[in-house]
Amino acid sequence: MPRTRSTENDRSARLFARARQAMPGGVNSPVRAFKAVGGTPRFIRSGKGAYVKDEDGRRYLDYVMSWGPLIHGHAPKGLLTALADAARHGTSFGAPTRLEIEMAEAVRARVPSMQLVRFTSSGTEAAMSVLRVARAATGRDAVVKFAGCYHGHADGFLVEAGSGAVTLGVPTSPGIPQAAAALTLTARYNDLASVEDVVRRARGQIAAILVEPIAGNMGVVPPMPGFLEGLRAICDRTGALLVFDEVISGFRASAGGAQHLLGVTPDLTCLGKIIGGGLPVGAYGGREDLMRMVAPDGPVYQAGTLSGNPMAMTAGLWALSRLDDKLYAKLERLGSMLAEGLSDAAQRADVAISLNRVGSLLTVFFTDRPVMNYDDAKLSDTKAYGTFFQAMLAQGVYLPPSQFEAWFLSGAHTRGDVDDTIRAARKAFKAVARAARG
Ligand code: KE4
Repeated sequence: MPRTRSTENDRSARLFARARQAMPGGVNSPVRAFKAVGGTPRFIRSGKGAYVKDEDGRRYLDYVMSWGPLIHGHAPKGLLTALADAARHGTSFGAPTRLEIEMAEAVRARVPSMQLVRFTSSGTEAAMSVLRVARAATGRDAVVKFAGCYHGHADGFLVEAGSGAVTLGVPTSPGIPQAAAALTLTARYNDLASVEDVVRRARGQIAAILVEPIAGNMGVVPPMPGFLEGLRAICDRTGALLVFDEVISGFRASAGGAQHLLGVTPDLTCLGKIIGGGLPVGAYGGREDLMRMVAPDGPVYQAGTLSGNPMAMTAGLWALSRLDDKLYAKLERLGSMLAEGLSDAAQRADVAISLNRVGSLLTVFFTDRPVMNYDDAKLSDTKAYGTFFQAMLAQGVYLPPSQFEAWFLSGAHTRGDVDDTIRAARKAFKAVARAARG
């Protein structure tokens, strides 16, 4: 693993100063600004396989992978060729294309609960649209979400939200109308009693229970046995719809997402990230009787200039067509190796961590107790995470710049990359231990 030179007064620092003159925080998504881990964000010039290069040509082994979309790694040759071919025919028409049919059929084949599919340009759009369908179908307004889960930045979701919202300490954002926030009821992840309590108090008003079936935005928190099944039963009993936000877990946890892996079928699902192969794509879908309510079949309006555009569909089709058992077996093998090595490295440095992993998704929490919900996650030592992050970055390993995010492996990562990561982690955990001693 190449040691990297000091990162101050370099091109990224100069670019960051310039970026802040033109954009809020100098970024187009808050978590990228390194506010939670300190230092200057690396301005990335290129990516290839499991690696990215910053503007100074420094190479990093990447565990952000664009926050999940790049399950096949950066810039796979076949994808670039497919996109170049597609671009020659034009980039967007605002008219139906054959590619959208093929993509909808590819999604349905892998996620059978999505009997009808609508494409959007982001996960946020997919999540907000799917809730509009749930509210229209039930005639109810309230939605249950879970503290620490993140479903994008639509008004109703930024109530005790995870991801960048909790990273920046604003889990409930200003600017959200009280009326919108009041319709979002929060329960505790992995705690069915808390859901029963919310449902009892809001009897008959709940349109949907919206959940990340594998939580990724408070850091990775897997569902405890029976949790998702319990949500399914509560929905069946109360007439609320069960909505899985599989923007992270879709095609990540398995080729059929978390619902296939865990054997619980939602009424509606939203997708993102992997489905776009690195281009902007979100999707929502589910039971035909529900999705036929979406315009122009039905009265529920939702639209998008670039929804289903041929470039994004080309990238999505390329990515989905290469999801196979061999890939998931490799991701599981590397994920398990990485988790084992990180735990061993932390133990050798006498640093208390709690590590959660599902396949190629993992989070190292700097806490000595299990993390099964948002309250547990918030007990993590985010200062220690910042020390760890910087020590890994200095050794050429690029981790999510937040304690409350997931590490993502890809098919481009190798056993050698995992070995290098573990070697770097041994030094990084020692840096955490030294900092703790003061
Ligand atoms: P986008 O609008 O960012 O495409 O998707 C929103 C979204 C919805 N649902 C889940 C479960 C998600 O994880 C996300 C977005 N994830 C974050 C990372 N945890 C995106 C990174 C960022 O905000 O910059």
